[in-house]
Formats: sequence, C-alpha cells, structure tokens
Amino acid sequence: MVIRSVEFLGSVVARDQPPPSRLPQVAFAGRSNVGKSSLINRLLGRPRRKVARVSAQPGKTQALNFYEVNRAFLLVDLPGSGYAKAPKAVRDSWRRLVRGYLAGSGELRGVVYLVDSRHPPTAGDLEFVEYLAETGTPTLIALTKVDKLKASRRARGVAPATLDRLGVPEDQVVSTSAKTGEGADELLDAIAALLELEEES
Ligand SMILES: Nc1nc2c(ncn2[C@@H]2O[C@H](COP(=O)(O)OP(=O)(O)O)[C@@H](O)[C@H]2O)c(=O)[nH]1
Ligand SMILES: [Mg+2]
Repeated sequence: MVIRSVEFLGSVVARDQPPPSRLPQVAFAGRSNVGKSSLINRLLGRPRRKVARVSAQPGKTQALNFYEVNRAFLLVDLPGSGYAKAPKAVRDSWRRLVRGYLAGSGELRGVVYLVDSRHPPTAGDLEFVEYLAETGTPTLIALTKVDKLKASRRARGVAPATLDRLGVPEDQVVSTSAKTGEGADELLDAIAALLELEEES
C-alpha cells in the first residue's frame, strides 16, 4: 500500500460520540510507551513531520484519534491502556471508551495490537487480545522496537511462548521497528488485506 494522503479528522473523547467518518477503520492499540505513535508515524511516512505525537507523558491521552488515509480508510489511534498504577476511575473510563468503540463501530475491520518485542505480553495485553478474540475482531500483532533486540535473540524469531499466550497464528504477527522501518511495508500490506483494499499499481 502506498500512502498518498493523511488527514487528521478529529478525536473522540466520550463513549456516545460518533466517529467523524463512516469509512472502514483499522484501530491501533497497546500499552502506553509500547511505541504506537512512533509506528503510526513510520507507517504513514511521517517520521519527521509527525502525525501522531510521540509523548513524553505516557498515558496522558484519553482520546481516540482518527486519521483518514488515502481518502479510503481511517486509522484509529486508541489511547494506551496506561499503567496498572492509574486510579481505578481512570482505568474504568478508559475501558468504557475503548470497548464502547470496539463493540459499537460497524466500520471497524480489525485491530493492530502492539506488544514490545523485548518483553513477554502483560496480563493487560492478554486481556485485550482475548477481548478482541471474543468479539471476533480480526487482530494483527505488531511486535515493536525489534531494533533493540540482540542479533542472537532476533535470530530465534518470535518466541513460541509469546504466540501461545496471545493465541494468534504466527502469520498474524509482524516484527517492526519505527526506528529502522523494518516491517512497515509488511504491516501496511496486512492492513490493506484487512480492509480488502484494491491493490493499486
Ligand atoms: N529504539 C526504538 N525506540 C522506539 C521505537 N518506537 C518507539 N520508540 C521509543 O519509545 C518511546 C515511546 O514511544 P511512543 O511512540 O510515544 O509510544 P506510545 O506511548 O505507545 O505512543 C519513545 O521514546 C520512542 O522514541 C522503535 O522502534 N525503536
Ligand atoms: Mg502515543
């Protein structure tokens, strides 16, 4: 998929607020600091002129951000699941907002769930991915920051235990680096497949 245009359409901050467009949608989710903003910027070809903000204050945003890509689909940046340490009220409102969108969007074609390649998936990761499976949402896993892995660890590939715990087949997992661009084309193609976009020349 070639990125020709990106336009920020706006944010949704309340559960009853409708998305700004009815185009088909793919949402990005993952823990704060997993590298979501960086990967979105890389995919959209904006490592310099940024689309999504790489934050110094992780977990601050409690909004769904909608980007229209190629006038054909929306990339939805879901707020990070933050920290276990966050007050319960904050965690509950995050959950209502995100789950409200995931359950209620008729245009959602799939979710890209990001997991840091250096660490095993957390309980929160597993809960989210399980929720996606329960709701029948097609899911891609993007392992992030693979540039930080040692060569020996890289050579071994995705740990079978990780796949096992996430319960997703290996062909749904893409190793990525926002820093080097590794995996970006592969992930974009997988997203195009979720959206069933016509291949363009
Ligand atoms: N080395 C490396 N660092 C990354 C990569 N992606 C993100 N980071 C760093 O990880 C931190 C969190 O990134 P950010 O994109 O804001 O994460 P978000 O909270 O999930 O949106 C920042 O310091 C980024 O520079 C990557 O692929 N490689
Ligand atoms: Mg971010």
